[in-house]
Amino acid sequence: MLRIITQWVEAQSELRRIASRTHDDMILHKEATVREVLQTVKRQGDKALLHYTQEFDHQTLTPEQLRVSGSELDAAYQQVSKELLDAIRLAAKQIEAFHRQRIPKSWVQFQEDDVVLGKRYTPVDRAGLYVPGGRAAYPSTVLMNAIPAKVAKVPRIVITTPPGPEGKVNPAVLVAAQVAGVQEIYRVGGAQAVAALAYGTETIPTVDVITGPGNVYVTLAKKLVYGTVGIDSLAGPSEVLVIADSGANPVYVAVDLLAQAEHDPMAAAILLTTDSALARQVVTEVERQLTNHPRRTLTEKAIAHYGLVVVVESLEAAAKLSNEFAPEHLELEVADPWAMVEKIRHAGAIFLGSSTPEAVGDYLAGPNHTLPTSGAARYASALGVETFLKHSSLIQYSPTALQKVADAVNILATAEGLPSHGDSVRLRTETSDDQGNFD
Ligand code: HSO
Ligand code: ZN
Repeated sequence: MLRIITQWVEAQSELRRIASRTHDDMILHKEATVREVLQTVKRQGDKALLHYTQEFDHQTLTPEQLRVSGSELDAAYQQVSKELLDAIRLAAKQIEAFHRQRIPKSWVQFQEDDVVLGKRYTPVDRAGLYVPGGRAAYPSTVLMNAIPAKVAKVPRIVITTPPGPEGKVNPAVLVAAQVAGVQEIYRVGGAQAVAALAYGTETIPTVDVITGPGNVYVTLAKKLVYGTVGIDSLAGPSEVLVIADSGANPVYVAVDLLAQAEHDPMAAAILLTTDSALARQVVTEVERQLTNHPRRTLTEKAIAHYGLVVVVESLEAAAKLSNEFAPEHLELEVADPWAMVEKIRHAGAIFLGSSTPEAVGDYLAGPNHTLPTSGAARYASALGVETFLKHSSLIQYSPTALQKVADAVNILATAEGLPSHGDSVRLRTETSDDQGNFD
């Protein structure tokens, strides 16, 4: 049952509780296990991968079976419907088009005295994408991770994903990978897959950056290997926060809350509304839509623990609470959503107006669905082409330009006690007369 609250202070503390729902569990109980998995894979390579795949995924594999074969990749196309293939292709096309617009450009700037400054963007050499198995084996997630890497022109992209029953990988995942242009797929999941991508094994190459969502073990593993490799972010369970005024349709609001809750028993679904009648209608409507919901048990858990309706005084108050929460997804079901956007400071993705359910963004609008969770939208953004790029600074000085800064560099170098720093400028700028000891 969705709870309605009307007290500001209670709303703030409830939202804080919801925002921090993953951390304690992650850090306290599982870190030792994950560290051991990482160390063992680092030391034993493939042997450890096979061992953990047996232990955690209950699948017995040979080293040769770690990589998904060409014939399995081909066969996957026969196992998905034509409609699904077409939908995957449409999504891929739109995601690619959106991400192409966001390729950061290298630049140089010519300044006085022939000084040239700039930035040059280059992709990482290798990227590793983690794709969860089981309930969360989403072809859309494959597209959202692989396409930005492709657009960034990463030369080698690999996917790891845990084996399901009979060692099989979800065919829709295999098809999405191929539509995105990725053929190198390894049948391994969990913290052991992250370890393999970070440290390399006989079969799996080391990569430079690991992206993609996963369960708490995967997320913790990514956190622990950060530094050895780059990562996209630490993805927690999904969240939606809906801001609705009295004109909002309670049926739409309810279904959008459930669309988030059905992801995970720890997903969060929050409504902030200025209308107490709408609040009650949404609560009733959520119950009604849950009656025959195929994922009812899981969804109800999410709604019971991390579902919340807050009646607020004004849209300004709603914006303030939303900014404190910094939601992954924010829906603005209000009369003038563009006016409301001005008030929003922190949100992973913002969905404007009543014809824009979050699901269009999850699948095919184009922007990435890998977004900051658990309040990370205060400082982080969606996964993108930049996740797979880094830039080198470019600096060129002319003799005249160097001459002009020589004294300042010398003074700084002396202050820092680094004489060769000063000399590196002095020896280039002093005339031979000044240098004295040149006969
Ligand atoms: N809402 C999820 C993404 C997703 N939804 C994948 C459906 N498939 C996290 O942003
Ligand atoms: Zn979703």
